[in-house]
Amino acid sequence: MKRVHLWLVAGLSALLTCAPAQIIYSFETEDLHGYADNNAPGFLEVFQATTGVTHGNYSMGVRWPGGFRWLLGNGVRDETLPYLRISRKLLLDITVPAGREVEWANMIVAFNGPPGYGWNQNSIPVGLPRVAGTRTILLDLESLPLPAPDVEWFQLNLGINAGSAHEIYLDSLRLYRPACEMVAFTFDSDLQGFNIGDQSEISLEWFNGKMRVSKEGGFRWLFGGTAPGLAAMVRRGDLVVFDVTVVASASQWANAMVAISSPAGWGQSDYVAEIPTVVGTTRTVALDYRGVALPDSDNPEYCTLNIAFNSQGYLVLDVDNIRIYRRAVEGDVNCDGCVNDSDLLAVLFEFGNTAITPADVNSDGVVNDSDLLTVLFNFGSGC
Ligand SMILES: [Ca+2]
Ligand SMILES: [Ca+2]
Ligand SMILES: [Ca+2]
Repeated sequence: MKRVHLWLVAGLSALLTCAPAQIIYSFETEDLHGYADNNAPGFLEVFQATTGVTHGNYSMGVRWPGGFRWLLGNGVRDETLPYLRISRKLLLDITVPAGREVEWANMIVAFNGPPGYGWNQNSIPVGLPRVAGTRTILLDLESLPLPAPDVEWFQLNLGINAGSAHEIYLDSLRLYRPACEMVAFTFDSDLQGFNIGDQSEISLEWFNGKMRVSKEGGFRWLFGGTAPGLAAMVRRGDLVVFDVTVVASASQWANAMVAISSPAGWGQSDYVAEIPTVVGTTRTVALDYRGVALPDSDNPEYCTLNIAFNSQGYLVLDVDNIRIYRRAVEGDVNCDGCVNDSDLLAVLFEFGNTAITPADVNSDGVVNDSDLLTVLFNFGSGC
């Protein structure tokens, strides 16, 4: 079974593009899912582009002079709602072109909820990339209720905000997949190496299977988190993901960044994630660390995860379940990092299925020959 008929598909490689599964919006159609229809030059420019393409042939470019802008979706229910009913955690690739840089930028999401709820929007913005490069952001919308499946229309609106003129390219709005998580820190019995060094105005304690961070305003690092296999995980992933709950707060805003330390150096992320500050709120936060120097082997002398928290004022957070989100391997249906028999079987078992499923590798709405060929063509990769 290992040596499947690769010769069958050798000539078809040109037809296959990189395809993270379960894509909601790829911005391949000219109307850009409605986002392009409601803007005026100078106020907001929305256009189809070939910069920052992570799926298909096009992305959606957005340029604005800074400040807050709404991008209003087309309201076609079946383009979005069935996906959100599977998961209200979404990933979105954002590219900032070379030469662009802003001090801060973020995004909120709003959609229409059940009758009586009106519009729902996430009160905690998600950080947008501020410097050149492609980064993936996580939109955690789990706190927002959904309307019934037969609601007439469903509009997914994106609110963008930046400190000055900004330009971003969006592609591959897709479902976040728990199957792609590699578990690193669960704080079952201790802090797994995390410490505050000789800093003041921050303290750290193990609290009921979580890591409790108490800090005054300002920027502070947590150093030295280590877990078995951490180097191997960070070499195969591109996001550090964790759950954060606000225990106490006198802060209007807070954010976080990560650094990975190994013989390759101290690699600090350029992406900054926004952290909730409202007491009782729990959110899943993702920090893209692409561009960071990573260990060059799975077993380096040392490899530690370091997290920095910045807040306006006093803040107490419980952090738990730090995992690394696996980078997509083309044809890897079950997201275990290796394209093998299991992926082939997943496609075969679901052959003909038109539901939203990871077996629809190319995200065209049906599991068929094309998906099978993608798996076959990539057979053995990542293993
Ligand atoms: Ca696309
Ligand atoms: Ca697999
Ligand atoms: Ca397909």
